[in-house]
Amino acid sequence: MQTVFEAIKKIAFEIDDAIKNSDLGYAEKENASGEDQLKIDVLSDLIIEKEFVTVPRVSMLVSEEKEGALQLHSSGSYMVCYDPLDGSSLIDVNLSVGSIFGIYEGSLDAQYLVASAYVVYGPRIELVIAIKGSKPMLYRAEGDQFKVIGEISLNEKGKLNAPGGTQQNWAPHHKAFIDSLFAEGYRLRYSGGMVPDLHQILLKGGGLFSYPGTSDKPYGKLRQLFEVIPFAFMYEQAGGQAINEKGERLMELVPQHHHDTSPCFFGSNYEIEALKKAYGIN
Ligand code: P6P
Repeated sequence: MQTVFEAIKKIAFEIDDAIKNSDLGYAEKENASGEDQLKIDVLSDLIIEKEFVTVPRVSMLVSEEKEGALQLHSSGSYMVCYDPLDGSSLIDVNLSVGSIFGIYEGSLDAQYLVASAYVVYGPRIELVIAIKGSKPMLYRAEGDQFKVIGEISLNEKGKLNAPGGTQQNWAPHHKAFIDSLFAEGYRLRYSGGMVPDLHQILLKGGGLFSYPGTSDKPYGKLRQLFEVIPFAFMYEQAGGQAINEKGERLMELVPQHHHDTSPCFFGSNYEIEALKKAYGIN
């Protein structure tokens, strides 16, 4: 697995350089979810593909930017599902963005995820890696190396509230719940970039990130294989919870298609238990 993480570290520096120095215009095509692709999306995807081609342990790649899977090394045991540059449309307003990686072994069901990682391209490059049974570990780029900063743990209760989705399309019970957190004094922290928004809650001790099913997106917006499940793993390993609108663990998801989405709630225990109550989940 270490060779996979070493590849992700190289990818982080290459994509950070691309963000700072390449063309941010639109490519002439859409990704598999029907979203307009930026040239930087396509370039980031290529950077990742080229790096993992050099890792014999990687048998297959599934990218947000491509419809199908890419077979690599038949002798490999790890299937890597990734979002090469999540929130890339935020680059042109100079906000932080990220790359997300889910490392699966044997099957693409959530229970077969063995590790996850994400990179935040912000004022600094930061990398978080979680493996089964350990707390997520934070690394920070210093020069051309990543320095270990330390483990990440969520408090039982946090202070931050990151409510995703278009508010006018929220269900009434979701809106009442989100408003109740603000009435308790939670601080609004939402940039529209999943990676920095979830990273901030992890590093600031906790709170809630929610992207519910909405009237325009009843199955949510965030993709199971390379967004929802990797972060669900992170939040559970950090001592929090990650559930869907039925109160089911997102780590029990069984994606039917590579680009399936799911309503998702990630947070500290207090906030997730409060959400279950507001959603009538016992
Ligand atoms: P909304 C970015 O496009 C993204 O996929 C995630 O990074 C982010 O959490 C979400 O969409 C934001 O969606 O509908 O709240 O703008």
